[in-house]
Amino acid sequence: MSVGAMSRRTFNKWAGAVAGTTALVGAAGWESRHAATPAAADGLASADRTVWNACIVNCGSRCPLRVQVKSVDGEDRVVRLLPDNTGDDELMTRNIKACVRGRNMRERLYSPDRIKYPMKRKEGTKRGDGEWEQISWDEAATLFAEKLKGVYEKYGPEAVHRMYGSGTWNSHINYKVMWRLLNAAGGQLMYYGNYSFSQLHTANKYHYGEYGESPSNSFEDSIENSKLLVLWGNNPQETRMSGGGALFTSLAASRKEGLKIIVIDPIHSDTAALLADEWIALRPGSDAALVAGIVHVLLENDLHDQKFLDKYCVGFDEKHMPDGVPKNLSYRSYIEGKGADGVEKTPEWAAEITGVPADTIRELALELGNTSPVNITQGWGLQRQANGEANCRAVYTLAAVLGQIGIPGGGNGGRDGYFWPLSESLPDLADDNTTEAQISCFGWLDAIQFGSTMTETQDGIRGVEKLSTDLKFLVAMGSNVLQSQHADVQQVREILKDESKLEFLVYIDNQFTRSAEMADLVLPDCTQFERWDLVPSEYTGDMTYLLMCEPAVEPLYESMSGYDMCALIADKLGIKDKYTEGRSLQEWTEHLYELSRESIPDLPSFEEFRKQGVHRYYSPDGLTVSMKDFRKDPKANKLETPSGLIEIFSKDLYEMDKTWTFRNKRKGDRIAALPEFIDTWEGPLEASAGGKYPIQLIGHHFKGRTHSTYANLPHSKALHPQVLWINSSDAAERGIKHGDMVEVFNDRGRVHIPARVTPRIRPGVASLPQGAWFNFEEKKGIDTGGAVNTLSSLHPAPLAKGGAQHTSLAQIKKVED
Ligand SMILES: Nc1nc2c(c(=O)[nH]1)N[C@H]1C(S)=C(S)[C@@H](COP(=O)(O)OP(=O)(O)OC[C@H]3O[C@@H](n4cnc5c(=O)[nH]c(N)nc54)[C@H](O)[C@@H]3O)O[C@H]1N2
Ligand SMILES: Nc1nc2c(c(=O)[nH]1)N[C@H]1C(S)=C(S)[C@@H](COP(=O)(O)OP(=O)(O)OC[C@H]3O[C@@H](n4cnc5c(=O)[nH]c(N)nc54)[C@H](O)[C@@H]3O)O[C@H]1N2
Ligand code: SF4
Ligand SMILES: [Mo]
Repeated sequence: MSVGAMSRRTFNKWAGAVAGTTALVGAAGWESRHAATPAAADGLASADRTVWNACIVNCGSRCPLRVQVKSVDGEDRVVRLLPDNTGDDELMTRNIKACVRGRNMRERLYSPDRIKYPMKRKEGTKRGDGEWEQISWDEAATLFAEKLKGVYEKYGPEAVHRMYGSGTWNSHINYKVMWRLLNAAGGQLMYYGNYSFSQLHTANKYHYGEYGESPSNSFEDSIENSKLLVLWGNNPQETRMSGGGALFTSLAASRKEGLKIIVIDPIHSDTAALLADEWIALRPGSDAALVAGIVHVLLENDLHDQKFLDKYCVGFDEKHMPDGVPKNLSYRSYIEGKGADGVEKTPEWAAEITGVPADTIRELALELGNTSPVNITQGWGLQRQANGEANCRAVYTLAAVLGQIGIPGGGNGGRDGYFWPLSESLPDLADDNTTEAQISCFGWLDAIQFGSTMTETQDGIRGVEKLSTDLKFLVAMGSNVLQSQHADVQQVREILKDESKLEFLVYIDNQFTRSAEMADLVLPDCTQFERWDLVPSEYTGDMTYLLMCEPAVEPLYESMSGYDMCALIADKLGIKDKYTEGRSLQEWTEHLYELSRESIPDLPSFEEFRKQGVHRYYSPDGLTVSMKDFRKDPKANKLETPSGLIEIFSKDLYEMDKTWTFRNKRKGDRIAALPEFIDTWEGPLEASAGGKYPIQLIGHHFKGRTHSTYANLPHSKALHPQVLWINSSDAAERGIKHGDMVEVFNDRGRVHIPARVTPRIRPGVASLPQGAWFNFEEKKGIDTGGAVNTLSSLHPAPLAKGGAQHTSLAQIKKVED
């Protein structure tokens, strides 16, 4: 099912409108609609002062904001937000325009959901009952310190964990304050990976030799050098929305004459709509099958790059296998049907699994094989699947088969490349940590339930062979994972209620989220508009930058910066000097800034930077061409794999598959040495077999929110209401019309939400964009907030042990009034 190209001119007209003016109109409209409120009543002309601050949420971008402050009735108020006024419309000096979410930050600052003072769970109530007692900061810090000390004494540092939370990930200070405190206090159980790309993060180690991302060439390089750009489950128009980021660069790529863009995604995403010449709508979780079908055609037509595969890879064919493995385990054998399953991976075979017609697969393969250079970039949707490890490695493998790795205009199949910031963040005192133990970022719930039974070869524990204790003291800071962003929120709620397991739960945020409801102690952090920090850019391609973050107003209510609250707790623990090193938050900001000046060219003095707000800088190596040194000389620049080469077949994984076991094993739980298609639990084959739950439900990252952040704000909700994306044919089959209230359900939960009936998603797939706040009506057992994690599964991916939250089967029916 491929959709023919719209003319580039038609969608470029649209692209201009969306990239630039929608955000402006949204924000300006918001201001004028609020002309009557005291905050905006002074009109556009006056403000007492303007300071540089930023939107720091984890959206994969980062935007400067000029915050205008005026004294209203004797109190400083933020009366207006203005976007970046530096840079221009050129690719490498682009203006870093904030999107409509960031421009609505004032509503977040003054939200009635702000946590106003420290609170503890009321004596005599149970966790989750929702009854609170206001306490002083002194009492709160003492309580934190005493409980922490008690847990250290009874269970040791492996019982203490600061869980994953990305709310302030891109601040240089706030993000680190809690790691630093817990390391200084006695240590903590750490995590590896992240909710963003867990499967890719770990699979990468075995394929390219390092835990992490291994990004591809940048879009800027593609604009300069590529003939074809493939966005494989990659939606930068929605997931990189800053004017400084890939929204801009991918749009610029679409305007480049002679550069064709293909989008491979179950959804006709904003990227497909705005940039693509062709959209290929495959079934979620079927990517490795699509790659296999393509490679079959490439081999048939001798369009594979045998020289590249011979020199740079292990495991493509039988001649290039590691020692000591049986015959017919190479990727070529898998494609040709000589492997264990005996099935040839023809386009017809792939069509059955992917839902993409065999002829489309042939055309795509021939186009890929006959074009060079090609940059295949993958987003992270396809690895957030059951056995997503194999899916992402399959796309890497395609880049290798085409011989595109390490050359200008080509790419290695990872996400679009970037130059990573050089600025300095608060030291987290990791060397003081007294334990090496690590769980997967997704593994905290398991650690609460049965931590002391968790091992390396069953649960992916790293650093030690097994954990010594269950998890007892949990801190969630800048994290709405507990009751929004983890899977199966209702089951999580039940597990957290068991106070005999988790003994103490601290929640630190500036909004009273659903997760806050589950805490024993709730602490009000202030927002970035009320504190000092430094903000690096993120994923902004080949233009990187540093932003100033200066307080615009005093912390509201009794909120306090994360740094100051940790210093207070450190004092109660008797480690204040070690924690602060005698510096205030502002002094740390200046100190880290001075350190950053040592590596970033032309960074002005701190005082000058306060006026300037934004500093752009660039890689001395020019545009990002990933793995170019390896391509030039693979012997001198060996990868950190056992062979030093790209491992299409990994002997390490092959051995691990023999020894690893799986908790509550489900279909497809195995460690694949090859990037092959694996028929998994709730995967595309189970869906197309048409059982009780025939719809593949995903939750794509959505322009209205950054995960759950901004999701509680009335204007954000009005502009981007939560709806279920459902294909017109699936809707018709169920008698569902556009706007009807529908029930989305499976054995894990039920959601009531209006339907968006649309051809912009392939039949058999539905999407409930992730991040909406859970609104569970306990009596009816229904979530009316539309949180996709009401329905997603806790079952982790087999190797990385990360969340597979895009793998979920459901059924949909109309709600009768
Ligand atoms: N507006 C906005 N931007 C964001 C975020 C946000 O919440 N809102 N979150 C930020 C964060 S932290 C992250 S990690 C990134 C996430 O970035 P991604 O993980 O790349 O985002 P997703 O929307 O999950 O997936 C990207 C695309 O992959 C598609 N997809 C899903 N499953 C499959 C599959 O099996 N195969 C293929 N080929 N495609 C598939 C989806 O339909 C989607 O269009 O986004 C960042 N940017
Ligand atoms: N089903 C499904 N689930 C997913 C995903 C998916 O694709 N599908 N994506 C996953 C991904 S990629 C990610 S990264 C995670 C994200 O999950 P989280 O990291 O939990 O991200 P948010 O939901 O944005 O929550 C961030 C919290 O930080 C708070 N915060 C913001 N600013 C501050 C501050 O200054 N101080 C403090 N203390 N708190 C602050 C916000 O109010 C918010 O409550 O979700 C994951 N969950
Ligand atoms: S949400 Fe992201 S793109 Fe939007 S203003 Fe904030 S940092 Fe910029
Ligand atoms: Mo993420």
